[in-house]
Amino acid sequence: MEKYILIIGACGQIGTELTLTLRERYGNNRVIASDIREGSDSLMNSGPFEILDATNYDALEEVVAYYDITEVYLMAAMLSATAEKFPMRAWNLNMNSLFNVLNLAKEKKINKVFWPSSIAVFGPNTPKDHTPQHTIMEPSTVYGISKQSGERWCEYYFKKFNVDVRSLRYPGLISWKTMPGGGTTDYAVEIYHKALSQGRYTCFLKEDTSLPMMFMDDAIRATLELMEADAENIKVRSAYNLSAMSFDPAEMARSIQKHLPDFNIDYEPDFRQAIADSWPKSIDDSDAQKDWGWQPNLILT
Ligand code: AKB
Repeated sequence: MEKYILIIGACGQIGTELTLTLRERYGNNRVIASDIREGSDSLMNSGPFEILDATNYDALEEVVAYYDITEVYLMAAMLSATAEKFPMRAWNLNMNSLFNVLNLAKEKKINKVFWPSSIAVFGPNTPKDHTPQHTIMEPSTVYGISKQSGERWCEYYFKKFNVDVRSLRYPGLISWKTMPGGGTTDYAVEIYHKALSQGRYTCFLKEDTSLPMMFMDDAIRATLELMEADAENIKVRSAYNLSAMSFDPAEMARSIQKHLPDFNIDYEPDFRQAIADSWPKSIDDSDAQKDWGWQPNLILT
């Protein structure tokens, strides 16, 4: 059967690069981008685009039927920092969009689903270092609660209805094509832009706040490798731990100073510090390595 892919949330930080990579791999007209707003020129000009609110089941079903969609990547979400400001909006967006997509798969209108989870599923009682795949979770943020609930629902739909849903717990992602929005790890992207435009950056996290991070190329490769793996190798149907590196803002500043020696950083921690403090410092992704051969390529130098 031929593959037709729908990306929901295609204009966001991950969605943009995922769409462009999938278009290169499967052909522009087989990868339909959708979002509630238009995105970058490269995204808009390289293939089909639909304005779509993923919380609207009928609208989603119509797009899926129109393009004969076989796979959906649901990348739309409200991230950790914004979700603390708008808890109900975050819950409604993050959960209803997931239910809509899982229900389409349950009704056999699509064959396969990718849904991103996050290190935010972990909480203050989780072991901080080399956090295992299966451990205490107890997330303390709105976003983390929605991601943990989402994971439970994904596994439930797999076990109960045989829905082929696959997921990764992304760490903070560093990229340059599209800015992140509303996350706690966003500092690791903003810092590069401010270093170049102003030669300085005021960080909203403390200098020694170490968090799991990954470059976007690795995250996209992991996503495609997971989606292309044989179904029998996918043993975790909630979401896989995924890891590349961990660093804190001070280490990141030193890495930038190797290229821009005059770059300056100072620290004004805000409410996002508490979110970061509730998350792991490093992640054990040995299940992903064992089950579908995951290996990260790029680390911070
Ligand atoms: C965020 O900071 O909210 C996200 C995430 C780690 O899921 N980047």
